[in-house]
Amino acid sequence: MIRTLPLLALLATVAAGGAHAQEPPKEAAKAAETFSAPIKNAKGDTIGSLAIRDGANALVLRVAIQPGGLPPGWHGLHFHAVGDCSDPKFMNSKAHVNHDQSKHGLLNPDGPDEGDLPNLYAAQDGSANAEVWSETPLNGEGGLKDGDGSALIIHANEDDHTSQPIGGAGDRIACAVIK
Ligand SMILES: [Cu+2]
Ligand SMILES: [Zn+2]
Repeated sequence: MIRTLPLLALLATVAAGGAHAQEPPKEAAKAAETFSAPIKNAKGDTIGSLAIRDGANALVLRVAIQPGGLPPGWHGLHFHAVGDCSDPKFMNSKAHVNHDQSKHGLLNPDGPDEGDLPNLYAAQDGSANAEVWSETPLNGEGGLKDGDGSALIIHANEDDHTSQPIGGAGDRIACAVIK
């Protein structure tokens, strides 16, 4: 809900300025911010890529994993709080992005936290392609590219979207630095 605040501030500004307020050029306001990074496994090998486009009201991310990159099946996918993939268990990336003490889980009545994303499905050959969206912004207040960055983490198991702290998703098996 953090990302609605700038919009409210903008509306307040426009209302205060009345008819004299200068509207920002539409093209500039709509330009999506982009970010891309390699996704690496525990050995430090690149197994795929992360591509983010962040628009005015939503962030859209694409995950592309090459054949052999992941064990087949469902895998939890989250934004973790620190942009550090340097240890093999990816614990340096800390817990989920969560600025307001929400509970974990897209299906949790007291959730979700800002790191929660749908599961990723890897095919029999270990490849995966997905496009998902999030309300968590790339830049600005509560953004992924804050002082210590963030990480996209892929887990060994699927996220049940309800239980604490990470939906039973298990080990962290792949990581991308967002900084
Ligand atoms: Cu996670
Ligand atoms: Zn979570």
